[in-house]
Amino acid sequence: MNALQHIPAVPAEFSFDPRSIALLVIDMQRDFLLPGGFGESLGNDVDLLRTVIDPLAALIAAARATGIPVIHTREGHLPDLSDCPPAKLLRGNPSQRIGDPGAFGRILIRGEYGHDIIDELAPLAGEVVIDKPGKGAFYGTELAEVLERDSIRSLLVTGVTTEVCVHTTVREANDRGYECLVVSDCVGSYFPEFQRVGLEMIAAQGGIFGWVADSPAVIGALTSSNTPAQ
Ligand code: C5J
Repeated sequence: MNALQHIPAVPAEFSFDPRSIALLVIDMQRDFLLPGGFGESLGNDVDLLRTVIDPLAALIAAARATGIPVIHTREGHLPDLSDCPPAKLLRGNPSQRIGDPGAFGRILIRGEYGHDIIDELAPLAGEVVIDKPGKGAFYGTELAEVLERDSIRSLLVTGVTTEVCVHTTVREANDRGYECLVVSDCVGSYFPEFQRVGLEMIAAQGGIFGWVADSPAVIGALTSSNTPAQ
């Protein structure tokens, strides 16, 4: 009953087995998305990221309803910053750095209010939450083991930011043999130009890193699949 499902996408149709696909939700954290938080303190317009929330909530709901695993990630560091390379900590000249006190606790520190996922997209009990010290979700994490355990081969990739943690993760996944579809209205950037070009880069050259489709196309395919709710 679990035949391959197909999603209209660029550069070509994306085919997946509903038994071996997961939804990856990258870094939808308060520090990046809340007005007054770390992202805004860097001079960014968080409204550009917040456009992602509603379509992503609908996609997460569709994944849950069809029994597709939802895996969340959070970028952040241990309170003593021992997992934060100096090159990351000291780069640039921000008004606030990782580990500094911010509006929502110490910035990007595990356990702080701002480090956690926004209320609208809060993980359900039992969903995997990957804490990652880097931009990519594979580096320094258990993600590869989680995907192997659940026989996942395809990833629907969402979250923020398109050109940083989404791109890095898609590239890592691509090199590990996963087929990635990036959901265009469920990824966001503080920079409209990076959003546009970032998506184009994924699907360029015949899909050099993967596929791109919007959430209505993905939800349509998920809800027409026969995957039993788990
Ligand atoms: C950044 C991320 N932009 N999640 N993190 O530093 O993309």
